[in-house]
Amino acid sequence: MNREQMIDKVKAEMPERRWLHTQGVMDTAILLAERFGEDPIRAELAAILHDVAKYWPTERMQQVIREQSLPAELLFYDKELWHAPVGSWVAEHEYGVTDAEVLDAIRYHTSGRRGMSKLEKIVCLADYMEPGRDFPGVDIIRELSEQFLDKALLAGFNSTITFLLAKGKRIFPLTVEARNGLLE
Ligand code: DGI
Ligand code: FE
Ligand code: FE
Repeated sequence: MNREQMIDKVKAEMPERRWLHTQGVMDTAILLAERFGEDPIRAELAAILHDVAKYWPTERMQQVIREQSLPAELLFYDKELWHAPVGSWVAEHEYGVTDAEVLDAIRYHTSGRRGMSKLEKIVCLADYMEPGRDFPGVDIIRELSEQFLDKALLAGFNSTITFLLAKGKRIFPLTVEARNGLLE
């Protein structure tokens, strides 16, 4: 599948506003890749597909998690986390992506994890700061990203964790580990 075919298929999986977000993540991921010395083509590929499963019905995501032996622990945490590992599975099996690092960048774009690769960090950070994003602290993240990949991403995880605490929600352990890892 070439880039254009992939884009058409992804677009058909989501409402217009989510496609606009995806385009923002694509542009931002390319920019960050160029800035921090990563491959912009692979960064864009991961960005195109990162939210491919975002609008899948809960049951369908649950089914993939169970049947494809994705971490069952996910099912005890917020459903918002599920589209990332499910999206990675979709990228591999429905879009023919074979690059394991691109698949990991999709898989960990929401939760993060300890010891993220540069590509994973770039996709995760691009998702936080694409031009359409507007949440308290996003401007600080954008400012930090001018120079510091890790500090900008840390600010992103801090904002998510703060948000989850305020809502009284559980925090997925990989997010805590991702944050701790960035502080080390
Ligand atoms: O898919 P997007 O909306 O573009 O962004 P995302 O993939 O980063 O999803 C973020 C949502 O996931 C955000 O609203 C917070 C929610 N979430 C719920 N539990 C957790 C979590 N995010 C992280 N990182 N860790 C959690 O434990
Ligand atoms: Fe996402
Ligand atoms: Fe996203």
